[in-house]
Amino acid sequence: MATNRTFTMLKPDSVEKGYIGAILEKINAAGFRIVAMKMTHMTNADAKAFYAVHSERPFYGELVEYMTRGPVVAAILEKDNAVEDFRALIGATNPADAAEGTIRKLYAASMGENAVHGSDSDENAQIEGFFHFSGREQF
Ligand code: 3AN
Repeated sequence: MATNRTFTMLKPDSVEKGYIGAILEKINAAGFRIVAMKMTHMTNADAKAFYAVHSERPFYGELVEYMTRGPVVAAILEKDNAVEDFRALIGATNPADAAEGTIRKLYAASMGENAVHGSDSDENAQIEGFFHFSGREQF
């Protein structure tokens, strides 16, 4: 298995509820190395661009509003099989369907406010990482 990278955001609901430390602890315990990390408040234009792939979906407006209502913690993570293993660690998009012990099962409130983002492919991980971090900020 190749060592590769994924991109995550601890979303505004996680920050508001004080879950940053607990979620980072699970990420560390699962063996991910933090390559880059910062707290940032996305503008409307940022969130629209980040989620452009969902622009035709009925929840797009709601998603942009949610992702811009407060700061997020953005991070790039590295591990063998990072994208797939991180998706397993966070659990299903809808926390009601997420497996026991996953981050969304533990910390997400609903499908719309689901605590964390995880890239869905190596290609998107790279695009999303560079959306938030320059090359000089990735260690
Ligand atoms: P995931 O985050 O599991 O990759 P995506 O990429 O399908 O899921 O959706 C991106 C984000 O859009 C989700 N994290 C969630 O916040 C929101 N979302 C997805 N599906 C819905 C839905 N049916 N209703 C409301 N929000 C949704």
